[in-house]
Amino acid sequence: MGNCSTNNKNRQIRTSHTIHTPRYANNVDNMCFFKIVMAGNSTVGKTSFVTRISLNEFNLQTKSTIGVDFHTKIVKTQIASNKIIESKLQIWDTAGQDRYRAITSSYYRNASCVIAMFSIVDKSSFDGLARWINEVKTECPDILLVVVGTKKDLEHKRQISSEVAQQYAISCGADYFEISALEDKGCNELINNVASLLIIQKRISQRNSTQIMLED
Ligand SMILES: Nc1nc2c(ncn2[C@@H]2O[C@H](COP(=O)(O)OP(=O)(O)O)[C@@H](O)[C@H]2O)c(=O)[nH]1
Ligand SMILES: [Mg+2]
Repeated sequence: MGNCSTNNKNRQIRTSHTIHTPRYANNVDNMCFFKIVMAGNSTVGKTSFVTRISLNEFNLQTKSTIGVDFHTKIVKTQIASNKIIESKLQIWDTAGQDRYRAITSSYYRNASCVIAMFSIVDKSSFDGLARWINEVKTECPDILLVVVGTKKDLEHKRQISSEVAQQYAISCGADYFEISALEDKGCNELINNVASLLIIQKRISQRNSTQIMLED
């Protein structure tokens, strides 16, 4: 499926049209909307992260299926001294399908970013990343990919060093972050960084499409 691709010239031209439309319903200037999807083996802490950033809660006994498809988080990003962009992030959790590897293409459809998680205390979850990332590269080749090591509070049980994880992320063209949903460390930084990266990506693609219009 190619819905995640931003390469389509016609689509870019249509997008660029909205640049000149003040306070449009899907305003590209002051309000952005992005779909973000979670990926990674079962029990790495995807649901705990989503719960932490959306409800500021943590539960040691999270259930594998929560029956909720997505949570919404509003993030404000300052892009100049007098300009703040508000992003509405729709964050999709696997709702238990990660256990059976039953993620369908519709899960990735129209996503702007994939957050691929592993647990720093579980080497098999790190090895499992390759499979998730291959799936992402097939479904959405141009998507923003971020690799995240979870459960940073369990440093004494660490199996994967930050350096190894960082190198792997770089080899996938991704940024690398570490978080602890339990201690609420790095979670907001992660989501704020993702919002900033998505805004930058969007503004570059808008600038390119404006250029295409001018050149046409
Ligand atoms: N120590 C620690 N445990 C965590 C952390 N995040 C999640 N967990 C635990 O890991 C288990 C699986 O978490 P969950 O969010 O359900 O993983 P998911 O299957 O990837 O959604 C649960 O028992 C959580 O309480 C964390 O930051 N630190
Ligand atoms: Mg879960």
